Parts: sequence; structure tokens; C-alpha cells
Amino acid sequence: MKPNTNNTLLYSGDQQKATIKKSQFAKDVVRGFSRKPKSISSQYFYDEKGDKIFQEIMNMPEYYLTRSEYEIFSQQRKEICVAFNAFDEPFNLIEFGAGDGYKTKLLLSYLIENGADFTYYPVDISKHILEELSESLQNELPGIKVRPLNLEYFSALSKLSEINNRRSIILFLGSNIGNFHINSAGGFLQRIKWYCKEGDQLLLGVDLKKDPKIITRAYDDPHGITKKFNLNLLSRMNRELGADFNIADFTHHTFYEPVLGEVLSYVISMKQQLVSFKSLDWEVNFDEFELIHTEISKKYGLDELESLAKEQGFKVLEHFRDTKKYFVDSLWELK
Ligand code: AVJ
Repeated sequence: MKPNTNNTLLYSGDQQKATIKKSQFAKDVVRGFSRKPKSISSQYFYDEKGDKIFQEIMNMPEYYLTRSEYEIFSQQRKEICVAFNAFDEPFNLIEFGAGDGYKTKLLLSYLIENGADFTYYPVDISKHILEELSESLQNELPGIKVRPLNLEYFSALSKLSEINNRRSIILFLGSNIGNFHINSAGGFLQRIKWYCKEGDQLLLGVDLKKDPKIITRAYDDPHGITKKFNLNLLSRMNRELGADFNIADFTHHTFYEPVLGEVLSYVISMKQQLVSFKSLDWEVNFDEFELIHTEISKKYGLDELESLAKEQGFKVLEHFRDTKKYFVDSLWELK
């Protein structure tokens, strides 16, 4: 196959297309690498290796997000659960992107100790992490009703709306909403609404705008862990799509743009090079210093967050912030 020097994608007939069809990952890579700038969805960070590197990120002193939200839950869980109105009737507690449940367990244990009647539905696309979570919950909070859903968010919501008509409280924590541009965040909230009913609630964990230096350090860390997290995308393509990325020829760049409140992350090709994807029978060119956009991590002002809620038809019930005001868990109700 001829080198692909103008960013158009090279296919080699029907056999080829069938191979690409096999995996959503392959399809998304081919699509994303045909854009300008090239891009890849940040959801692909989280294979088993990426999950581990993300744990390392959360343990870095510079990555304040996890600790801030942990502080909110440990100091204000009573107020949060009261605002949930959690002690009157049975409800569904649904968590999108539950991960290891480190912070959520603070809420779960409080709810259980105080006799709330609920079923916890952790939703995650990583089967591996869901299995670990359910096992640790059975050990640490015996008697908890857990139904893990290894589904994409909206398939999970649609499934739940078929199962029962209890009130639902949806947790979307850890500033995961920051992976959407503000406009797509609106679309995401609309889709949530589609499956929900009046009185359902949403607890949204959101990283707030703050001193840009603090934000920059959290994503451009001196340990090289965030770099490793980004470059794992290339290793994952090597492992799963038979690509031959030479990781040492790529680096990572991230910066914070404080007006929009966006951290933008990129992988950069440090020389002109061709990378071939053996299992896809496909090659792609990278120019010297060409960028692959890998992630957006959007930070909000409280005012921005309130207008987002209003525009999308939610009522803001309460903002729970940490003592440094770095992070907010914002409780919304569907009108
Ligand atoms: C898991 C999406 C909240 O954007 O802060 C951490 C992922 N990326 N360091 C974030 C991440 C780089 C994280 N979220």
C-alpha cells in the first residue's frame, strides 16, 4: 500500500471494510485519524492498563479533583442524603462511570446505616472494574443491593425504565461531565431527561474554574503520569489493532485555556512517520509535530453551571462545595 501523505484514508476493498466493522474501536480510530486535527475519543483511555494509570493520577498530590470531592462527601454526606429525600420511599441509585467507588462508598454507607431502601446500579463500560467494585461492596457493606450494569449510559437508563418506576437518583461524579464540550454537555443532559421523570435527581460532580496554575499542574504533572496515560492510547492501538506505534517518537502536550475553562490534551508526533495497523491492513501518516487531540476537561463557573441547568430544564436544589471551593457536587431535580 502506498504511504498516505494527505490524510485521506486508504482502504483495500471489501475484506478490509469487514475487518474494520469488527470493532467499534477500530472504526473510531479510522474516523478520528481522518479528521484535521486528528482526534481520538477519551473513552479509549480506560482499558485495564489505563484504569491503573488513572488510579495513579488520582493518587498524585497535584490531581486535587478526587480529594476535593472526597472531602465534600465525607463532610456533607448527611446534608446530601437529606437533599436526596432518601428515607421516605425506595429508589434507584444509578451511577454513571462508577469506577472503583472510592468516593461513592461514603454515600452508600451513610444511606445503609440510616435505613434507606435503595438499589445501587453502578454503570461502567469497563467490565473488569465493575466486577472489582461489586466484590468490594459485598465485603464492605454486606446487605447492600447492587446490580452492576456493564452497559453504555443510555442503554442502562433505558433498561432501568423498563424494570421499575421508582424514583431515580443519578450520580455523575468526578468531573466526568468535563469530557464534553459545553454544548454536548447540554445534549447529554437532554438524553438523560428523555429516560427520566419529574422528581428524579442528578448529582453532578464538577470541577470549578480556579487559579489556572493549580489546574495546569493537575494535568501537566511533573511525574509524567498523565503523559503515560495519554500515550497508553497508542500502546492500546498496538495491542488491540496491531498498530506499530513507536511510543518514544511521540510526546504529550496539555494546556489550560482559562476563558472557556478548557484543559486540552494532545499527543504529538515528534517526527514525520508512517504507522501501520496490521490487523486493519491500513497505514496512516503523521507529519512532524502533528497533533492528535485526546481529551477536553472542561471547568465550570457556578454561574455557567446554573445556566446550563436552567437551559436544560433542571432545577438546581443545592451546591455542595469543598472548603477550598475547588469542586462542586451540584444537585439538580427534573422539572
Ligand atoms: C476522569 C475525565 C474526570 O478530565 O480530569 C485525568 C481524566 N485526564 N487526567 C479529567 C483525566 C487527565 C479525568 N476525568
